[in-house]
Amino acid sequence: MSEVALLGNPNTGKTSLFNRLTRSYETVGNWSGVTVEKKVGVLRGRGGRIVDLPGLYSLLPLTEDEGVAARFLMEESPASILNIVDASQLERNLYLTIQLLECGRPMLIGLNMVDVARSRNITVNAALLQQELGVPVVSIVARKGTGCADVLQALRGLAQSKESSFRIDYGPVIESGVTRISERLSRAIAASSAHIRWTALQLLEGNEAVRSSLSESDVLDDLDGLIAETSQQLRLAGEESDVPAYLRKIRTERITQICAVALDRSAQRIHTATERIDAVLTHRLIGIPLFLALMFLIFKLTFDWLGSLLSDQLDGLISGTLSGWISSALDGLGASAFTHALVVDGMVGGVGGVLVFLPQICILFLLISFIEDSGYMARITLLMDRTMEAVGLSGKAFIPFIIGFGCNVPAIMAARTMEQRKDRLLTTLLVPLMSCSARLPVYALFAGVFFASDQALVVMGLYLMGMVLALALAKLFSRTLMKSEPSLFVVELPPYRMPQLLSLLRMTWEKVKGFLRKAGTIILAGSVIIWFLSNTGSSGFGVDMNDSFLASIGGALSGILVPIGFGTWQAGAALITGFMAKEVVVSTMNIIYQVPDMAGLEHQVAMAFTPLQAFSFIAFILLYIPCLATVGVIRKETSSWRWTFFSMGYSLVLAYAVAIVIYQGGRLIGLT
Ligand SMILES: Nc1nc2c(ncn2[C@@H]2O[C@H](COP(=O)(O)OP(=O)(O)OP(=O)(O)O)[C@@H](O)[C@H]2O)c(=O)[nH]1
Ligand SMILES: [Mg+2]
Repeated sequence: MSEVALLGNPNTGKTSLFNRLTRSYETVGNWSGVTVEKKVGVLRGRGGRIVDLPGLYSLLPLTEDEGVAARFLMEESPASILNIVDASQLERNLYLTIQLLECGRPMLIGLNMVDVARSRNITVNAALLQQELGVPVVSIVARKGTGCADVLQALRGLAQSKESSFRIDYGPVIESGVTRISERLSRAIAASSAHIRWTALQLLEGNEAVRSSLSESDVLDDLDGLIAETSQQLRLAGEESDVPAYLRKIRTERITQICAVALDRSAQRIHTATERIDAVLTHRLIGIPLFLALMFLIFKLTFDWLGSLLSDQLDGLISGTLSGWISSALDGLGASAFTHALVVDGMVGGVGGVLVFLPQICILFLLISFIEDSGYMARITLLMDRTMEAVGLSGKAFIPFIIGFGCNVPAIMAARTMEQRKDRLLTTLLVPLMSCSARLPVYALFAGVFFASDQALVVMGLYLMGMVLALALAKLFSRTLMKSEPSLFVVELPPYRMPQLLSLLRMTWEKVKGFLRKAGTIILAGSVIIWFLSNTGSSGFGVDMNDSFLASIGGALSGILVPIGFGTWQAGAALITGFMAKEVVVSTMNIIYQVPDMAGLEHQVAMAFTPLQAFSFIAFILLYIPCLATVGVIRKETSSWRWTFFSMGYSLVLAYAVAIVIYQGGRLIGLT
């Protein structure tokens, strides 16, 4: 099947178009670096496959995610290219377009964001652009779906079409160098003449990815000689810049010519709305307080105003109606007492106990999606840059941190967008300190019982604690464990966009779906295991829970938990099982305390903990160990067991230290 590669600058709407063309729902967001992995989809109407890729500014990859796109182009040789170009930033987007054209594949240009361009009085003449570039250009508004049918239509004939006639003349010195390099190359690799010319140009420009793709043949030595020769001749010809800079200069000149023909910016309006909003939101003094206020508002909505209200209703539905219905259905089927207990106490108790917090999770996800899609995300990194820089991190690390509030797994993958290995590693190690939504049920339960009047404040305190500790540890780790590399910080500030309700709801649903899937798999499995362990002991099934295996497992831990305030086997067991997924902490408590509903659980929890112990417990849950899925992705992204174990180890030590300070410190000043 023919394969189309979606390539273009970051944040130009590639994924938006991909979703339209394939009926997928991959994440889109208004900042650069949303997509960090390749995603394959099937074109609507039997058209072959299309691959969505991370954005890139040029074919010389700077970051891990750009590398994914550049390598895909070189190694997997897609049959054709769909290049997305942002019409409101044509000049800058064309730089990549030119390199893609030189690559000599059949190519289609999707001229996206024409609505944005129009609103700013920027006119791009698609027909003239098509003439200049020699490949078809289709105007689209990917977000609304306008023009997507034309893209599908144009893609159909594309793979068979001849390659573009586009060609830049780089002047006699470079051209003769390219000819000689091409001759040598064509003896070593089999490729079309356009592709050979492109390879020669990329080598002259110093593209490491192209170089390493040739490392297996023995041409590199010869080529290096030719490259050095060309560079010397360019100098002799009186050119001041080196070869890569010279190539860039020629390309930029060509872009200027193209734009003189196809682009009209004479009536352009500068983006005043965005600038006016930014004057406030990214203000040096009030920017950060505004961000904190927004966070507080989010927690107020999630916990105090809406979430708990809805979650009480849902609890009534699950533990009352649904549970009763399942119970009588089981009775009707003549199920044994064993099955009855397994289903009602184990499964419904364990999974239902977590599901009641669905409303809080939905609201939080909706609000995070709003931040992602509005353009505010990039501003937060700008605001935090100085603080981040001070602790040895790149400002860009704040994006993974915020994504981490939803789930740590995609957050760690988002670290790929950072240029320096040190920044990526530090971010990967610290993201687990960001309080993800899986920890939310635990907070909601405990804050509801012990800190009912200031839930939002307590929960926000926990989130901030995670962030402050992450910054402190960044300082510590970057001083002690890592070679110092100066961080690069280049952030694109996209224009603000009013998120569309439908796409917000869809983004939220995608995240909620992940949570529901988890409830149906790992939380369900965990609940069944916990139920068995809590009912089985050395003398067999049906023992008193205090003699169960679960009690022995949890009890083994309780000794070391005494100094931090919760030295019970129940707490120990909840912590161990919570490693599977943090929600399982709540499932475990539901099963252990054998409660009929949330009110029952709240009562039991109120008996088992004092407020000080409860706070120590939730702080411990926030910090203690990344969940199984997060550990998996840390291993994958760092390719190192050492760093993976380090991240588990340091978080355990940190959690213990913080909990001791809270509990013992609290007791010293007379709290209970
Ligand atoms: N106004 C307008 N907005 C668009 C259009 N296409 C996409 N967007 C918005 O632009 C932002 C970026 O869209 P994405 O599809 O995530 O862009 P991308 O190219 O995949 O970005 P990366 O994965 O970061 O490279 C989102 O906020 C979209 O809603 C369009 O045609 N018009
Ligand atoms: Mg994308």
